[in-house]
Amino acid sequence: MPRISELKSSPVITKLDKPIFTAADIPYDASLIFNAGVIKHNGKYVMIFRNDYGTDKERFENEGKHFDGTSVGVAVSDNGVDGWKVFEKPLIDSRDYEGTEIDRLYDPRIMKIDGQLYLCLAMDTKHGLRGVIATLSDTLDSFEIVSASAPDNRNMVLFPEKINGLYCRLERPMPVYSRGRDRFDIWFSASPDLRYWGDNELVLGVEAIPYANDKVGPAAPPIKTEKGWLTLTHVVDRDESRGKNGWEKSWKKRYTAGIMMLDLNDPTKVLGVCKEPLIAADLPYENEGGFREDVIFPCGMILEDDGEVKIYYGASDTVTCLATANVNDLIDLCLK
Ligand code: BMA
Repeated sequence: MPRISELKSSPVITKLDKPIFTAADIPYDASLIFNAGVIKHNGKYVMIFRNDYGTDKERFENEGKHFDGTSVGVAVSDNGVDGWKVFEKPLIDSRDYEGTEIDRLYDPRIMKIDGQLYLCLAMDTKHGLRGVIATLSDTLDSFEIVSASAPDNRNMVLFPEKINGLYCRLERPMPVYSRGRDRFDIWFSASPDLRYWGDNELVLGVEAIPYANDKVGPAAPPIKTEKGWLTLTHVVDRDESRGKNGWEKSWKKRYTAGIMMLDLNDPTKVLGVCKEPLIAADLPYENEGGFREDVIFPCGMILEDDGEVKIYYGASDTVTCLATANVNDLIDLCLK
């Protein structure tokens, strides 16, 4: 497999100089806080984050102590940057599913369509990995699953409005058998009711990204601009020569964030893809000491009235970070 050299973040990106959220901010059992969806709701910023808990670097490496479980938590802030108030209990905890078909739910994205909040989640089950869509209560403390895909599929995001009368989503199925190895792409499907899904179309194949050799998937829910749906992706390259890059004995993949533009009326149509990474792991807490180094995994993107775009991403599967950019710069990256 070709080796892909060092990757850097785009110059249009400004990163905060420290993570916005870490395990130390959580009032319950927490080890890794990452891959968080964020939305503006009732004048506040609502973050739904993933937390893998029950071990630490030393115990993992020396005692072989793995994680006890995964939870999904809620935090709220006035400005989307700091002052996050964390709900006392997680919204979802793998402990609650012990003895059932479900192992855990994780990697949350949050969306609002016609005033109703929704979550997209990955769900590990005893018979495969499923993509889940759920309603979330306005009070942010209860959820109900509306539909779950057949395995193996995950990384679903919903478009924030119906298009041509249908709910629309991006997703990343995992066709291992037919593609011979990891070679995963972004797909589209539509639904009249969020329950029955069809109109499946390939949106973007991994071969369209010069800095990928493994997979490309949806990241945050797309945002609407006058030029099209601005859509973040996660982009993965694999290098067999990589060894111990994190707590595990070996971690061979690298995750970066990419960006593309989809047609407003037909989101299966790609209007442009940026051929270089948007966000790469180039800060110490993104590529040193974390659970899996060199992982950038955005699940939230917010367009502010002044044109600032806030991008929330998990770094090294350990902390949650924020980067900003101007919306016009992001559009130019896709369409130039
Ligand atoms: C993917 C998902 C993400 C994770 C990434 C890197 O397969 O499990 O939650 O951030 O791997 O480990």
